[in-house]
Amino acid sequence: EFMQKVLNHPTFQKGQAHTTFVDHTPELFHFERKPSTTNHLLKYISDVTVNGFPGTTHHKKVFVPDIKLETDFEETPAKENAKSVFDRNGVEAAMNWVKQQEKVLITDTTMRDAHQSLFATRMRTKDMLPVIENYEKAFPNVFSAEVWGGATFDVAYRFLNEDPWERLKIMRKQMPHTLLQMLLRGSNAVGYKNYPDNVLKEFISRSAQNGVDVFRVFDSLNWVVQMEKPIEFVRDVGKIAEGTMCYTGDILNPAERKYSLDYYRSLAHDLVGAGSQIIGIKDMAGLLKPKAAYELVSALKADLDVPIHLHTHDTTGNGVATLVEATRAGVDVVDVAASSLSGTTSQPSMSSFYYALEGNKRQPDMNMTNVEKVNRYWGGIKPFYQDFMNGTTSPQTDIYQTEMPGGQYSNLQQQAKALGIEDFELVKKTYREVNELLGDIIKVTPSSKVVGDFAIFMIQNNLNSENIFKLGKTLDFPESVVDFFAGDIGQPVGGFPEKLQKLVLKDRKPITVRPGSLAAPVDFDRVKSELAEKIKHDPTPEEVLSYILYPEVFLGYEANVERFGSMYALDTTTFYQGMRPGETVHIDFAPGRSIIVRLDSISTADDAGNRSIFYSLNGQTIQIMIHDKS
Ligand code: 3PY
Ligand code: ZN
Repeated sequence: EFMQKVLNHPTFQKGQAHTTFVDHTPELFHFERKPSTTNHLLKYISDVTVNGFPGTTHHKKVFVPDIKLETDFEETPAKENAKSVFDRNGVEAAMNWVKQQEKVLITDTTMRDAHQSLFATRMRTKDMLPVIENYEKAFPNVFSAEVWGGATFDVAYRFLNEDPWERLKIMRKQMPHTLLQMLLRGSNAVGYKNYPDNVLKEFISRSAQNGVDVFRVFDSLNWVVQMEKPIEFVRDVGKIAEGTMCYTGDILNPAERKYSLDYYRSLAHDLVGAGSQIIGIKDMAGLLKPKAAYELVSALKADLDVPIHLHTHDTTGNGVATLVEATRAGVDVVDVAASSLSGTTSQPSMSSFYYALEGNKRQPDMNMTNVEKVNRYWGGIKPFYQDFMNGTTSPQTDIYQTEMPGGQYSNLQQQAKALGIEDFELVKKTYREVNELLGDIIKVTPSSKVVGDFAIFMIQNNLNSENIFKLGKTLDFPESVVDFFAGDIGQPVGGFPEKLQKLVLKDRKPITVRPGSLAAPVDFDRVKSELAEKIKHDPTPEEVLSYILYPEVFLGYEANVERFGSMYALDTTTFYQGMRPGETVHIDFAPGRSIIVRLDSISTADDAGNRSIFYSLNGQTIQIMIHDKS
């Protein structure tokens, strides 16, 4: 009878957000360390319902219809692809195969950079699962799928209650015939600071073991010295090292002081010298204009023997044009995202790019019927993440001046908002001013964070490029800014602006060598026992690494796992927004083990600030007490 009531309940009939988790994903449950119980999840739901999710405001819950990926993909014959050549004959053969392709190859970034750049990296593995399972049927001939690294590692632990290593393992298992690619921030790995060499080596080796084939290695200041070791470690484990140059400035501008065509030519040459097997151009802010792309790719194709892989963002609206020009110039691989998660701060649209090359013999090999199915799926889950959207719905041509990376655009907005700064135009203007003060640096994680933190600090302290030298004497600058001037993330092109460096560092002496050359190696055994003590179980080598990279974030995640168990059973809307009285949700614990819960009422807070939340489950009432933090 209860079931009947539930099924007739208007909320349920409207269709609660409910992906096709149960039907598709028994594999997932092998990866979970601590499966959740009903009590765990009701505690979690109660907490989010009463206290909200960080970065979201309490609003009317958005109901989204049942999202299913259509899986009747058209058969596309399995062909030789970069992964099959790589697995059979290794890196060199795979790179030769890439260069021999007439058609331009693509990397799909939807599951990494696209959501990092559109909604602050908040996409949950659960929402990727239907695609992951069908990816190779839909996209049999891609160069790679960028699915890991960048901000996804930290955000998984910090905000999603997820273990990023689990995500990688699932991807590897479900996509055995696709090169999996990650973004590695050079000597900063997937963090914001420099790590000792043995940590980098171990991190790269574990990433490779768990499934990464292509490592896009960049340095936030384009300092090759910082990329040499990571490239070497990638090569040591037999994976593909994509040494990458971050594109900034404008090679078409005759007044360009630092970042000229010659600068990039010589940088690419040095990266090949450092062992890069493919060269990445990482246009993180979308500054590479179409003609510039043509000139840059033509020059690199003429100079080098290795394939060229172009990454851009569509922030200015010129992304597809840039990719087309690069294709005309002979680029080997380009990054695109499924069109429903493309555009603006994300990558250019995969399908738009495909049609833009109609009639061109380099048009990529894609089955558009399949692509559109996947596209519709991503479009369906997009509203789950509306709380984290950065608000850019149209091209931002002022980015040519602001030079803010797509991945930072949404994050900095969240960061500023959390500090009460709502005027993002002011943040952008100050960001540009800070870049000038720093002597025009390359801005990408973590150097972009330096500029972002500095800009927010300027706003909070009413500073500008004139008064800073007077007022700054007594101010403590943000940690990231101090570390930057101390040389902790490396040396910027053309050196530091000395006057500002003195002002920020005060008595601290900067270093000019590779920071890793000074860092003492980490004693993994010691850290392992320290961690075992803290989390009360024997950590895996991956967990030890996570703890080294993000100690507090990792321990916070562990505490959440203890408290709430795994979050996989919850749909995304409930995960982010909790429930409202009268509402019913499905919780899918495991295949064939699903429950339906109704939230009946929420009491007022008692003297200690606690509220009771009453749920109905199979005709039983369950009461959960939760502290209201407001
Ligand atoms: C990252 O490092 O996360 C980036 O995406 C930089 O563009
Ligand atoms: Zn990017």
